[in-house]
Amino acid sequence: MKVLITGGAGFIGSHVVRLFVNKYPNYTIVNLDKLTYAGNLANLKDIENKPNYTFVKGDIVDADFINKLFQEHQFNAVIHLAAESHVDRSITNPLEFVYTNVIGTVNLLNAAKTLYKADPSKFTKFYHVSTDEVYGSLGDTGMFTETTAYDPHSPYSASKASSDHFVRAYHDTYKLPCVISNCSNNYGPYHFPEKLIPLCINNIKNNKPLPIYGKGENVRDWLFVEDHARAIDVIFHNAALGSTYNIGGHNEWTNIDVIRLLCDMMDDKLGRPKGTNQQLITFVTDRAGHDLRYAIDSTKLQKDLGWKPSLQFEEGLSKTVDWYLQNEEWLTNVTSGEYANYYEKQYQN
Ligand code: NAD
Ligand code: TDX
Repeated sequence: MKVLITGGAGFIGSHVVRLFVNKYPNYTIVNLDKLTYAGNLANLKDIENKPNYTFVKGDIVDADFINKLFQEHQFNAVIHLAAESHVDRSITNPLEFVYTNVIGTVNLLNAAKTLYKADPSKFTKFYHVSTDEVYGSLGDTGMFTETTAYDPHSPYSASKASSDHFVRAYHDTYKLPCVISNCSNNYGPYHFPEKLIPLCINNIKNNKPLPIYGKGENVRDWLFVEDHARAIDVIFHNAALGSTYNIGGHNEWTNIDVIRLLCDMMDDKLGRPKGTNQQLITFVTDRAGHDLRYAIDSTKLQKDLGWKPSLQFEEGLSKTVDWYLQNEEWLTNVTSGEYANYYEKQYQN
């Protein structure tokens, strides 16, 4: 089994690559990644020399390159995670999200279709990793199920929704063997520090303001990234072709409560008097089109395939903070260069 994993040098992709390389020594795992600001081979140092692992640097937007890669490797399956993933960047530069998330996905579907048509017994699965943001925003009650109508609001979620539609269209039109999952907000090691939790961990460490959009009342459903990787493993191996699974933590928090918990936890870990870090909380202008609440109903995944989250939020958050405090060099490296310039522009004025 030769599996192409796209976006494997990013946050979630690196956990998926690690899990597959270690758990399935008889699979060949090819990690294709453009290494944008969000992709970092340091995320995979521990497995880079494993005999069943290969890295290829490349852009999914380049159709010729993708077609050649598929012909050369004759992949049996694809797990597609490569994407532009940050909502705020999508508001600044929507086209980048159309190129990578929509056109990049269609390029992969076309290359997979060619292999599938050549020999349907050899190309067995195109697994598209997507987000709960395609479902839009909830009010105070209710949860997203697999049948909730799509209602994306940000350029990011619109691009992911579009890619999901193309995957379903290729399944229905060309019989390409496809599976989709839509997951809630992940957190954990290797999370790029432009996203809420790692940004605030880094800022608390450096005594910098913690920018909370609006009143901090928006709700997210947080899942530890290794639990997402386990769900991807279970779905990849067991889901019926053409099916969709929602993945979530049943773990809803307002942003302000997450950050207060993080501040208190890091007071303890950094030996600061209780209440010190909460003084860094700064309410800033709200994100445009900011979705109020996400909550995932993952009953189908739990019932059909027996998956459930393994960690309580406090435990996962504590592990995450410890990882960031122990990996200063990683944090320094990824917050220099292009990211530092972006950060200056977004938050420092
Ligand atoms: P990330 O931004 O950390 O990583 C994305 C990876 O894709 C990076 O390694 C980057 O270099 C690579 N990439 C970007 N453009 C590329 C291109 N044109 N060609 C090849 N590689 C390219 O993202 P993430 O948070 O790990 O998310 C991974 C996937 O999971 C995405 O599809 C995202 O939509 C989805 N998702 C994320 C979350 C979350 O909470 N982070 C939740 C649900 C779903
Ligand atoms: O500085 C901040 N201040 C703030 O209040 C940032 C970066 C975020 N926020 C808020 C916005 C959201 O309500 O925190 C919440 C979480 O924000 P992000 O970390 O940017 O994540 P979100 O927009 O919810 O999207 C994430 O989850 C779904 C991922 O980035 C997506 O890739 C995934 O699909």
